[in-house]
Amino acid sequence: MNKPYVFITRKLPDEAIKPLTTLAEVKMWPYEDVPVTREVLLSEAKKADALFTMLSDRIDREVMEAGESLKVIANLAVGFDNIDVSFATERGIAICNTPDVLTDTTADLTFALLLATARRVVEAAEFVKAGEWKSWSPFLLAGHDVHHKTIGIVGMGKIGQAVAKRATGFEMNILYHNRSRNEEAERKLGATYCTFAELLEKSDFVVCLTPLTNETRWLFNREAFQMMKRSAIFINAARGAVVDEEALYDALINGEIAGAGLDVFEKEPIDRNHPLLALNNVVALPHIGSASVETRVKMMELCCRNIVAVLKGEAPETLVNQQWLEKTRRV
Ligand code: 8YV
Repeated sequence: MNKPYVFITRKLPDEAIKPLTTLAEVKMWPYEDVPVTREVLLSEAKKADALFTMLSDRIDREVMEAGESLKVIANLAVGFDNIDVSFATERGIAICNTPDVLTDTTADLTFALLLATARRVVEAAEFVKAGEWKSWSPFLLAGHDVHHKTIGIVGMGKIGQAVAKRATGFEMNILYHNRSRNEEAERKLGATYCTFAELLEKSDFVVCLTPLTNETRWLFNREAFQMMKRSAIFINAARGAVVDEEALYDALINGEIAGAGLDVFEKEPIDRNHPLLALNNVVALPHIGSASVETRVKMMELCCRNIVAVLKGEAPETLVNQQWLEKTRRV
């Protein structure tokens, strides 16, 4: 019998995908830093039993219709807004993501971004390297305190909770807004549930960690920024499209908020001439929330295990579309 065929849309280390190569014929797009072309994605999907995809790949109807023998798509991310999940469920394709393994790493980066923005770490480091440090002055690159301030977390999922946990170390007052109350976060972390409006009005740091859905697209609009304190710092480590970037830019230049730390953008990679990048009170990162070597390897290994499970007729560890399991009756 022929081995199943797996296509991986980026070049990944051979070691990390070893579990796949014993079971399947594996082909990888040859570049680590260039996204797979649409043409190649479609022609590979035609032959594939499994696709191992990245957040930058648009996995829509066309791809899935091309993939007549496609059984599983494993996305190297906890988010799956790049995939038409309901169509996958209709077609009987399992969609898998990488939750849990990236929670702490993403929370670390979110907190690093918050600290960097509040304490002007990037500006200060550039200042020293540019040879501009000529003398001491009392307010030289003075930022704002983080400890004992109020953090408002929008999206109290696993990453939100991990950020809240870090905030307790800084003795912060923790507010959160979520689709539903998170009693564990309230009990264990002392977090207080607020409406979205209340959170915006009361927080010194507004931290966006909500997934991108039809409901959260442009959740942070002009009105939302106007409700924040003028001293507030906005942090986004979720998805760029949760924010109206033009409204954010206006809020920053009009002094409606004090700064922003952004790991994600509506269009990635962001254009170097994007107006947000010209602002001193913006810290911009290239979507590196989960990018530690240890975590990226764990994410890759989890994707491999999920693909192997489905190809063997077993249930994957981290399935997005639970209906797939019911449909295929694999338990
Ligand atoms: C991506 C992320 O995996 O997991 C997510 O949803 O946003 C990241 O961890 C990563 O940046 C690849 O694009």
